[in-house]
Amino acid sequence: MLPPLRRRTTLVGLGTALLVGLTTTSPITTATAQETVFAPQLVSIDTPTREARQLVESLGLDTAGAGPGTTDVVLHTPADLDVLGAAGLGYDVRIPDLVARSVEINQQNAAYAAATDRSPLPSGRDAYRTLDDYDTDMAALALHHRDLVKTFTLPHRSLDGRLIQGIEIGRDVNGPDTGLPVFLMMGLHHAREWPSGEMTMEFAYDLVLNYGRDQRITDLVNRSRIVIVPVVNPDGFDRSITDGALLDGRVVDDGGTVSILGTPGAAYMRKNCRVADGVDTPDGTCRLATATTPGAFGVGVDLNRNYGAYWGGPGASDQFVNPTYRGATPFSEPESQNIRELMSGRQVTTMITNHTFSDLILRPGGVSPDQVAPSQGVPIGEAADEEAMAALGAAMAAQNGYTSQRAYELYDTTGSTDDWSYNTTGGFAFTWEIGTEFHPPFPEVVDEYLGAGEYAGKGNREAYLIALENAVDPQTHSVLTGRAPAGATLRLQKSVATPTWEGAIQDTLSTTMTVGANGRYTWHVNPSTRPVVMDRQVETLSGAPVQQQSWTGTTAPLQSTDQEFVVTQDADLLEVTLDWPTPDDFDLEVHRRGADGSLTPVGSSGNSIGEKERVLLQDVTAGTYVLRVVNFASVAPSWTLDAATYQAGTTTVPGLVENWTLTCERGGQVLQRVPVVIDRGQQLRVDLTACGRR
Ligand code: 0X9
Ligand code: ZN
Repeated sequence: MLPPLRRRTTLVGLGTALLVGLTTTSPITTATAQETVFAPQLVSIDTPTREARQLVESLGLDTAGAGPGTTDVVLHTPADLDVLGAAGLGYDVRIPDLVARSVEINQQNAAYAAATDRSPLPSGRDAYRTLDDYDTDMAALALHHRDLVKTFTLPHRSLDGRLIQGIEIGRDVNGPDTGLPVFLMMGLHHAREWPSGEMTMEFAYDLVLNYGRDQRITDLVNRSRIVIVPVVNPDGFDRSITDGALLDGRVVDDGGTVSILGTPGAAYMRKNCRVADGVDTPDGTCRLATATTPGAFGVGVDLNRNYGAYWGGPGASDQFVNPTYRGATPFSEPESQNIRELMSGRQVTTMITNHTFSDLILRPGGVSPDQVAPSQGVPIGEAADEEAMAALGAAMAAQNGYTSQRAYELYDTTGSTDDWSYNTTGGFAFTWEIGTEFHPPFPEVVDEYLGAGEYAGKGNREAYLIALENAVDPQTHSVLTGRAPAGATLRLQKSVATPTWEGAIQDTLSTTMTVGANGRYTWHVNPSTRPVVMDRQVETLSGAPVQQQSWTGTTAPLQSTDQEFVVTQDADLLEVTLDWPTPDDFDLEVHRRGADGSLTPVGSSGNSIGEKERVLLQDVTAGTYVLRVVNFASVAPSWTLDAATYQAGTTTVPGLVENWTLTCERGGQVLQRVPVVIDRGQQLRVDLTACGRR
């Protein structure tokens, strides 16, 4: 449970907080800490509108999750608090002292572990795994289930020099690839999100231990290959869990002064261990690098902004010292490049990348559909498979009570794992935001996995099984079948341009399978045309406004001026813009006037200094609207205000049809090559008989 919400805090002035009041069992903790230390805190900011969400994004704070109408951020330094204060947004303090909270969590974890012999989790574990525990567990699963589990090492070492491990689960897993659909699950892109790795490992244990015992799991494992990478970012995770475990509330007496051991260290680190772009710092130096910046905040690339699709666009930062730093180039980081190569070499029909927190199941797209990437010139539009992914998202969310939504409904992101994966490979992709805290007391991990309360017996476990069922369902992908020489290698290839925000990168997808002894093959693959190039439905506005009005006026600093705009007929969109000559700050509010004359706020725009203001409202009903111009800090009091209503329509932007190149190889020689166009849900027969002739 989270501590009770503090009373609403308003704006600036809190400065620093004393690190006192740490709960600990030691008798000397009544002593006041000698030094004044800022306690990192988790706050929940009011973001009722997209503008407000974008404003929070633009502040460069450490975004941590979101709920309906709120965005959570970690404040690492007094400067962060000042930035939030200056933005003028209301917020609640959810966890006033993350260090004290870590101490409390560690105490609860120790008590749970002491009282628990075997937890109800598939592995029976009663505490968070360390990095070593993950590797040991994966090796043990492979050792004890030789035909069912194999370990593999990802192609690139982490920046700090670590090997990154995964496991593959499937019947006869050491045999050749026989064309089964692949389900991929990942955890720990973000260092501090420990349960994301736990869920991933527990699902692996669940499948392995129940194989041959539980009919449903046995069938699913027989019909697929399951690829598990629990720790995508081992350097960051190791820093986070190592420092997190140190926060035990001990008191250090160093000869006269007593201070509480309460440096957050890297416990709330998010990114990887990149210290300087393009420079591979010596292995093993991550610890030093992360120690130089509060909360390890200033080090690293956000791996969930470093993937290729729309890289460099909104919702990611180009500033190194920013929590959502996107990296120097798409896939500049070995950790994201690993996942790119893994997915480019397999036919992953469904994937889940686990994160914490916010109780969300997110699906593509990452940016709102009306945005236009310069590389595209047309609005991004909704994902081509929105209907099917929404249905699967809802089916999963019904098991754990999470909210299923499109990722951009949380906030815009570019360069995320799901957007690249879906747009480039065509496999369904989901980002899960598990639970209500980055790394809560371990019993909550148990409850999230197995389900608790009304979700008891369901939980994430059941939702993951539903995702795996989707991965093996031919309706959700494509199937190639036919005759081919026994033992021949079939290869499916495509070299394509993946759009970044402003340009493109080249992706090569290349997968193989081996034809069985009966001379027939069945290959579960993704559709040949990538979602990113398909026909797209875009919402367009009727060229001319239905209604339009302009005003000019003057408003002195710290004053406001109201203008009335009467909307005479319901409209799909109301756009209000405010412009003024100087690069400083006006704000704009839109209110609706009720029958009794009262005003209800319906939209506002409080952009940063220098940006002009714009409010967009969808589905507006006829009535009187009050447009309020607020001179927040502008020296030039004159402005121009425009309001217009529009009707919307849907237009189809025509796309492309892409093909796979299917080749048949024997003895290392390509004997047949066939272009293949195949849609989702389609089964296509391609006999590769020429491949049998010499
Ligand atoms: O911001 C993120 O990377 C994710 N939240 S977290 O708190 N785990 O950092 C959300 C990403 C949402 N966007 C996409 N999945 N595309
Ligand atoms: Zn995350």
